[in-house]
Amino acid sequence: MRSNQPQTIYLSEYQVPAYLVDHVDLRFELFEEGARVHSTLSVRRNPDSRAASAPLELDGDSLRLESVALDGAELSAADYEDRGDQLVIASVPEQFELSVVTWIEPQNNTRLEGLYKSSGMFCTQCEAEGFRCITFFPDRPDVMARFRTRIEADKASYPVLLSNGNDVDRGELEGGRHFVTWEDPFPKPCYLFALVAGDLVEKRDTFRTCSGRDIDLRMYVEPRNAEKCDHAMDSLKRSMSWDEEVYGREYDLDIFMIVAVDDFNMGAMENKGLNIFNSSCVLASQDTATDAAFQRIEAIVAHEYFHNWSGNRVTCRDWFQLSLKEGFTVFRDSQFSADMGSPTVKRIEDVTLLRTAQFAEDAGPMAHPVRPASYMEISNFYTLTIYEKGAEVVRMIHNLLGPEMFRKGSDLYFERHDGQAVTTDDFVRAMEDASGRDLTQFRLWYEQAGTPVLNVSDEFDAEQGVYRLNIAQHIPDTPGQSNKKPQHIPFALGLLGSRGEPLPLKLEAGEENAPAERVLELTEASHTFEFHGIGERPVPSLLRHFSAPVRVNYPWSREQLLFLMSHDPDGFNRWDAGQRLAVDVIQSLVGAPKDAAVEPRLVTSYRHLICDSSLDQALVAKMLQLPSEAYLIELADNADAPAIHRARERVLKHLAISLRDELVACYRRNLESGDYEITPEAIARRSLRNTALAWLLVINDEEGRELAVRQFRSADNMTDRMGALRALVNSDYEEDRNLALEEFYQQFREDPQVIEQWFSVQAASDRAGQLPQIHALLEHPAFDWKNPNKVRSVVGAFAGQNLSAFHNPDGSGYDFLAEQVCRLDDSNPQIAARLVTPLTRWRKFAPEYSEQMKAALERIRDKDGLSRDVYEVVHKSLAG
Ligand code: B3K
Ligand code: ZN
Repeated sequence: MRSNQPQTIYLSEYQVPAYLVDHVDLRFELFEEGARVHSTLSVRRNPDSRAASAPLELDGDSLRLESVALDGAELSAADYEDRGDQLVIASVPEQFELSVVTWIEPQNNTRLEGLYKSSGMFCTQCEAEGFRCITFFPDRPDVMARFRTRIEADKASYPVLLSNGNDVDRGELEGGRHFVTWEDPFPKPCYLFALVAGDLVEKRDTFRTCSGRDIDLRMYVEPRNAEKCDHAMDSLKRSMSWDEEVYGREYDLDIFMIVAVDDFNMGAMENKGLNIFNSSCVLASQDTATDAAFQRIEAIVAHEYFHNWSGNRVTCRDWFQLSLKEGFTVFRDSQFSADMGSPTVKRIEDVTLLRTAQFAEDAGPMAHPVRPASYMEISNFYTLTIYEKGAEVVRMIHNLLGPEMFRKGSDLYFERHDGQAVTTDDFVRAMEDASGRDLTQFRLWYEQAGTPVLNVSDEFDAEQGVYRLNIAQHIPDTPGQSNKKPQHIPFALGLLGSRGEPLPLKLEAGEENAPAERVLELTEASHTFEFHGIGERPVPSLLRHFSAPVRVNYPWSREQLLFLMSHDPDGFNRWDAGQRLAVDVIQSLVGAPKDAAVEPRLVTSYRHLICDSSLDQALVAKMLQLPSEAYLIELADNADAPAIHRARERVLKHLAISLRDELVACYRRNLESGDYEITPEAIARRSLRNTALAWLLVINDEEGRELAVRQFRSADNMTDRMGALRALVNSDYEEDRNLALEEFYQQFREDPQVIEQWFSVQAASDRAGQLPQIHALLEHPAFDWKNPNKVRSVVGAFAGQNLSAFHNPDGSGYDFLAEQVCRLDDSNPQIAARLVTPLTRWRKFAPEYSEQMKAALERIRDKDGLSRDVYEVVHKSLAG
């Protein structure tokens, strides 16, 4: 059993491994009642370790040890110590072979770490520390070994047997069993080990690499999903050629495999040559997946594929370095998605996630640097900070160096560290060495937690024709860190004249050919920049393209925001101005009297967006989305979620009533003609018509209702079907809502990925997702506590998206979440710890909410046998 007495692990205590493993020979005997794992390790003392006569310590978790042999001689119980979480052999030679046999029970593994069963197939998840649930091993990423894996199983039930690398042998065994042996020529840490055994269909394709090698591409899915592989396969091929073109990275094995698994704790896993995916992140068809799902799948397939270089060939020295592979790989996949679609829209999506969720994390009790200094449970550190902020940090390096130097830097990094386990500092050093830039101060982005705040003020000196911009930076305190040093912040900006013209940015009087956009580098606590030759007070367009993950405070007037919305040459900032305006309008209505007026200019500007079809429609589709409740809460102090919800609804209804005819016209204008396509234009059309529908139903518009029902029935794709369903579910047309939900269920009841969407559209809705209805969903025959996707689609969607219901002033939403977290803590602590997140934000809310949230956290804290995962999150949230 794993210990529930959590210990804190510190980066400062890192030591190189005392022993290295050169080779691992594994034999799995898979049975219905368990699995026997035979492991033979070729071990030698690490010449770099100073611990000369250290005992050999191997990690283990939930293993039944059957035997241990050293260089072929069976050890007796006196020769080793089985501590449960470690196997310790006090004295070993310089170099030796260790053979260990363990028995495990994949069929009872509900944590979904190590080897487990999902829908009748065996599969693995080893990152971060799951390999120790399979056999005893130095389970740390800086121990890299070559693996040879033989899998034996019943042939009829498990015709497909997969592991990393190339299949080098296969054959029949007695009793209807068979075996396949796999060999992976690349040394890898054990977290990249994978095994799959099941009755799966194989989809094949090929890819010719830049050096002319033909790679066998294979997808393995359950037979019912055979028709849902094309999009992932195409995405894979696009990723492979993109990585060759943009990063010069060629695939290295002869086979690349993807497997879809229904029960999976996260999205996907980059195991060497054998990526394993959550079914919902890889399977798609026009009929079952929304546009958002198609895009997510493309991004995740790319992400896992890109890990082959950024993560697998060059891996992390220790788990504090997680962002080395995750931040860099998210940056890579986001560049890829930008290249495949609309770069501005992709940037808007990334920034929305960052500002809504990562900023909240960075301001909360679990705030940690991109390279944390300590953790209790590493699974809790697969965070938005490590992933998204880590990607922003790499993006800033890219912007500071420019694309060419950045490429030189990444080439140097891959070349210098191929086959090694390294640190974020090694990454930055490669960038420095290739470019000649000094990134000393920049490294603080990896060390200091918290979102920097930039307070910007300005003055215009009409006489001198000088515009002065003062920018002061400040980094808020976070748990364990205060008095932070100023960071190196690239700050892109432009200035607009009164007709919307971009002004040349002359940092010195008389400067010729000054650019209209500059990236200022902030390094001090405060700077003043002077722009010369300015004839009238300009409108500043600040932090263009979101050039750094910071908050910018500048007192834009509503007039100025409207101006930027239509004139800023930077599409991202046009969108951002619209968001700032909408935020301002909604905030001014929180708690205001019912008859308080809604800013009429907001209506005018939205009318312009809806009606002017010469605008970039993909951008318009984004600009029409009002800021989410979660973002509004993130921006608030003493948040009152139901009041924020009501204010946002008021604005939405006011817009919909005022623009009713324009919305109907927009809907009709954007009706599909021709075949279903997944291009940015087609996606924008669907998004616009579904937004129009949603708005019309918010005001109970009869024509809107008819359009929604018709669209729901006649849709030839899931985006439209789901768009209509969501609009009906969020409307007051209760009968239509129930009818649509029932029809939808009957049509898709055999498809778990669609049923997950069906659950979450209800759980996230303030109409269909009040607590009694949530309880009913949990009782539904399609709900399954063992399936993380189902848990996320009901419990996660309720607490994370249905904010007015979750923050019911009577505290029932909090009690509910606490109860579900306690229930899941026993079976799947990783998922339980994730679900706690909304409660950890308790300090953000007004006292009538925060006290009850805190009480709910305390109830979780007091649960018997709390897992290390939940313990860490709850204790850190309550501390201080
Ligand atoms: N590296 C995995 C995440 C593993 C999470 C372990 N708890 C997927 C990814 O980021 O690509
Ligand atoms: Zn990743």
